[in-house]
Amino acid sequence: MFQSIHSPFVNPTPSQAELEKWVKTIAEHCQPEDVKWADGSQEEYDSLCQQLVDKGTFIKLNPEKRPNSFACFSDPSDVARVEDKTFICSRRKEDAGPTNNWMAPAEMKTILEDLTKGCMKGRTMYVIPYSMGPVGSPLAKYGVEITDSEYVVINMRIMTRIGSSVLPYLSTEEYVKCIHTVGAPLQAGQEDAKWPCNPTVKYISHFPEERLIISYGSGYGGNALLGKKCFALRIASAIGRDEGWLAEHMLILGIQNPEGEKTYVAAAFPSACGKTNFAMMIPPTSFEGWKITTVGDDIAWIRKGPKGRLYAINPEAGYFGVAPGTNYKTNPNAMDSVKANTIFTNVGITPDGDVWWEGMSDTAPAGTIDWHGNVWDPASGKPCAHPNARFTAPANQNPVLDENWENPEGVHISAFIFGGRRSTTVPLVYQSFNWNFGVYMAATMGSEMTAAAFGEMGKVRRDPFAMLPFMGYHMGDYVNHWLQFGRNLPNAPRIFSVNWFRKDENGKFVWPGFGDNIRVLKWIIDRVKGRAGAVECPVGWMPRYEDMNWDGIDFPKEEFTKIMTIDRELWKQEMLSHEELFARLYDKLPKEFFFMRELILSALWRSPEKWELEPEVA
Ligand code: O2Y
Ligand code: MN
Repeated sequence: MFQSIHSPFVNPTPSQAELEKWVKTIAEHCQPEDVKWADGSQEEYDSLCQQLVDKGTFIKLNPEKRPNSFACFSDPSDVARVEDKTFICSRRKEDAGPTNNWMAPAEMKTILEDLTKGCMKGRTMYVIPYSMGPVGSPLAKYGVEITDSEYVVINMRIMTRIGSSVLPYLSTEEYVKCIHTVGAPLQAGQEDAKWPCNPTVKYISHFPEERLIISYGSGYGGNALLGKKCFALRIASAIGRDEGWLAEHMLILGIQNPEGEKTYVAAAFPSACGKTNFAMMIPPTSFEGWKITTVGDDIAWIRKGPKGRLYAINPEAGYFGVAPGTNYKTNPNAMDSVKANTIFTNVGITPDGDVWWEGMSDTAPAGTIDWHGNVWDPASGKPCAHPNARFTAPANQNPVLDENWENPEGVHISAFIFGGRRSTTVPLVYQSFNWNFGVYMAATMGSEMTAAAFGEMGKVRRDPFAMLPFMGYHMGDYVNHWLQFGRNLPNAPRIFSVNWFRKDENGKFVWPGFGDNIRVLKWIIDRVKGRAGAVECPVGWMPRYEDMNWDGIDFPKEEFTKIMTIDRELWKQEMLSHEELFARLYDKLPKEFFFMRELILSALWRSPEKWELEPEVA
């Protein structure tokens, strides 16, 4: 039975008293040994890390290599988000829509009430007050996460702003109630698992009308750090619909040219398409004087602000980035961000107490321990680090962190960029004709599935706005919300599509990507400022070869043509394949979409078999 509730409120206001009451109710139901309110201090963080070291969950890394950093291995059953166990429990099924798993709130609560009775036995229950966005910002929102996992408290301290500074806002502002349990109660005398979780039963459930999240059975990432995907995207998207703003799966970056002109853009890519790399990109040396700075790498909250412009904040305070593939070539700034004060989950551990993962370097030092805790045999055919291994690092360790990243008013967004992983069909870059065409393009965005995502490898999955796994309500209502949002917006951002992943006839990527993506970004910025050329193609506006900057790279016009050509047959198929998504959203599909599809299809019928930027004259 829990011993005490160390409430931080001395003279609680009515809403703080209500919060205390809620905490007490949850404690009585979950029956932890103790209840602790997280204050967010360094001492608290250090002591929780030490507790996990003592328990064998955390391995302290060599302080000479990675100061104040720890590694841990999760249970093999608990390594990623669980889309099939993620539910939107709106009162009406049609409010969750066809792209979400739905369960009636009462039904889900019955299941969870049963599962969570005594679920925290033998554990401490932590109460984490937290802010998504700079504390006190008019764009910030607040939450309280109850959890029985020290790992969650530690990671939430990196990923959000937690503790005492948030408490005053819990009496004046609405907050999202979040309950998380690993779902592994301890019997008296039973030794705890190093990674407690429920290997067979998991529920990640959202109650948008109640602004409530209940997560059962997983201790990993997006399932357990409830500020991230659960609040900042699923619940926040529903709040945004009600309040007239947008919660998006978007990075935010600043781009400064040599003249000192600074522009901010927000970009949506499906999971595992390189958002963190793009947000921290280093321009090639030929782009002297250009600078990319990071506001956020995963989530953007966007509102209308002065002069009919859009302003965005990054609601997070850290990065929960994929480790495999990250190295000093692909993302030097991420590598520098994880030099210290970082938690690594499911990476390899080298004999000298550092970390290693696939792609960090060519070979792992002999004797490296893999994510199962065994000495790794490179010949085994199995990876050393789990493909979804992660680092949790504070944003303020990013060498290219934007000076406005915590600006409470947000940053002015000049362009939206949408991009999937497409080996054919979609050109390197094009601009949508207008806001509505941009919404159509984003809503029908597709991406080829990689091993990390659900489904058949290589098959195109429609992922509207890269929000498919993160929508808190009906996808059709969301698309309408975007259309409505763009009406009467005098200074609407321009909307662009990009595709870094187009392959040639030999299956080789044509575009070099990484730092060279700034060439695309420069064209986008120049279009926004009205100083770059473009030609009209059936789907939008495209740069000609001469509209892009090719300083310092040998990228011949023929290569450019390869990744810019609109193949009429492939595009017709592409447009027709939108039908599948349309059928799913049928009763909520905006009428404009039918007209836009007709317009694009008729432009395609009229276009040559291969629409090229400079077709040969017969
Ligand atoms: O696998 C998880 O639990 C994390 S998923 C994630 C983490 C950081 C940023 N983005 C994602 C994603 O799936 O989009
Ligand atoms: Mn993401």
